[in-house]
Amino acid sequence: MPHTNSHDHIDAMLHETRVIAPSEEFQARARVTREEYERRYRQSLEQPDQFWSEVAGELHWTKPWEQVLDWQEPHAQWFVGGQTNVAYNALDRNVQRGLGDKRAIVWEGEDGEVRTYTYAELLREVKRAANVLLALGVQPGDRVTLYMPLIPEAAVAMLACARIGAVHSVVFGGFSVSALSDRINDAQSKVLITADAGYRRGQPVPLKKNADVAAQNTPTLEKMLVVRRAGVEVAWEPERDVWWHEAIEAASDEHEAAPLDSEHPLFILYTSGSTGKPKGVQHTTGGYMVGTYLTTQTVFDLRDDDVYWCTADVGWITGHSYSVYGPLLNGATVVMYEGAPNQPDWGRFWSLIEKHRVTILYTAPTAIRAFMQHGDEIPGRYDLSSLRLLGSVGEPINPEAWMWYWRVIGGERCPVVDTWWQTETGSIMLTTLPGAFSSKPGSAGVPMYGVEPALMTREGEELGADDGGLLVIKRPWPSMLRTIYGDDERYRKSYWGEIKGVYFAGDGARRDADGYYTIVGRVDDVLNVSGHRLGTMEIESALVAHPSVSEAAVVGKPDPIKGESVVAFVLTQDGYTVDPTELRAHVSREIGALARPDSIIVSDALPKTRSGKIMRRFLRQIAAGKPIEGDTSTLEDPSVLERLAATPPA
Ligand code: 6R9
Repeated sequence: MPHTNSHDHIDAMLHETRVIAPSEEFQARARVTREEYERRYRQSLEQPDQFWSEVAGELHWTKPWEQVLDWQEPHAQWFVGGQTNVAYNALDRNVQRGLGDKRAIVWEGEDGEVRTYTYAELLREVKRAANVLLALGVQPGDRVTLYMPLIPEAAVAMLACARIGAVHSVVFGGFSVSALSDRINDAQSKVLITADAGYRRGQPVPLKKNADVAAQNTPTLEKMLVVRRAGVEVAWEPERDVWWHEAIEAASDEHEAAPLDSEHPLFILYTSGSTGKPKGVQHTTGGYMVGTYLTTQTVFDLRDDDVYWCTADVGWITGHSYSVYGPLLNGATVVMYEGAPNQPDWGRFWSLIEKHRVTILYTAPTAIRAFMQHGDEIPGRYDLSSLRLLGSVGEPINPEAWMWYWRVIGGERCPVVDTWWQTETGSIMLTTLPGAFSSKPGSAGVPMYGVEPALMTREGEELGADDGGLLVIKRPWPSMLRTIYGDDERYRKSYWGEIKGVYFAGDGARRDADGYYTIVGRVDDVLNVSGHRLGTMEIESALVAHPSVSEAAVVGKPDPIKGESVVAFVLTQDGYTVDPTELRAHVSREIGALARPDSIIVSDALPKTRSGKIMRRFLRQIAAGKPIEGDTSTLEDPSVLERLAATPPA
């Protein structure tokens, strides 16, 4: 198996010359041809008002917008003055178009249970849930936190919030108690929607129990709505807790979607930045709706009979935009799977595809690499002939994994679309529209409509083709974040203030002669572990919160499956000894298992400059087991490096 580290991956990407064209058959039926892309892309930049009006006009608005874009850098308003409702567009509108009996969600639990909702059924359920939230006192603009397994009720809860104008904040079910209470407090949520437990690798994950502990520390929280998923015993506070199924049963299924201002907040989603605590990325109604609607239909070449499966959990932006909003806005049949990819074995994804006749699969490189490690034989046991398109998201995909995905899963028949975007961008920014473009394994591709990317230096100097630089976007787009919830200053500084006048994405990239962008990775202190964003500072704060640690520095180390793994260098507090097992458990408790350091190196010093700045560059080299390169003369004590390199990780 050709496993190399990420630096070799980057090298391989830069020297990758394969070009894979879509089949003639695919091209002949594709929604978007190359000519069509060129024409519309040009229109989207030259006549943006007309372009975006045409797209938005395909959706339902209770009041038309007066102005397409009002741009007061760094604040954008899209479809100004317009009123609409995202849930109405995803459900009522599709039922009215005659899709009432079409399957909206086909859900499979980890235990094999299958539940299906048609558009009409989903609408009824969402109307009931909207009435439940209203009865709990939720008002437009109020925040509702979701801490749920990947079950249909998660989508129902999100859409119910959208329907009444409440702002959802989904917290991934793998996050810890303290991560949950921090997010509830930052958002000042009034209601928490959770479940008794979810399933992960056959084990119930005690969500309600975690929520109960988190709620000891969340003064704004009034009510907890609890879905019964696993049937496990839970503690109950009758004043506060409400069973979802009881409330839903009692609720009316009549509800008119609230007409909401285009800029009414739709959701907050917390993500890691390079400094401090996670930031609540805020998206709004009209622009996000239009962005996810357009990209889902074009990037995934969506057709009426597709069975579309995005494997992302709703705890991440991909789960928001491409498991829920984008596909439902397009009236697609969405597959949802609750559990782990290797439960009961590494054939689970392929068995789901065979069983539900999935036509479009959208997943992450880390999953592809894990499947690849287990060989071609397992997918070979299943009938994957229903597939016609594959997508990748979350981190750079190394060409080997790309080729494996294309060959073994796609049978050399399905185009692979690599899609670059972020929590902040809301929808896909760079890709190769299938049918319109050939793919180059490892390269994300070209800009989507309305996206004007460039490569720049930190000083804002624009770079030409083949130069590596910082990836920026030169103009606002409808689905971009509007602010960081409660911290507009951080928004100003992080995105449009870092390099003057442009959106700074935090990624490094290159562009080739055909205009394809290849993402090299983050250029800030953000790690990407199995496609999940983690701030090094966040993990460091968790480590130093343990009594045995006086100081900590966290870096990423190239990992063949996860992309990056977490390496922690820690200094021991006088009078204590560091117990690596306990420290890992501590980080799990503070943030979640996904942030647990893979290696811990206990030391007596860190490489610091005379001014006290930790030189992470050297720590990254040590973590990767590489020789020290670069100027060490600014270090207060260069001998620290040798001592660290000689310390075996725990
Ligand atoms: C959608 C999502 C964003 C960061 C982004 C970049 C990395 C995402 C990528 C990719 C290379 C791709 N990233 N997609 N890198 N190729 N196709 O993942 O959002 O969780 O906010 O992460 O992920 O580094 O800046 P988010």
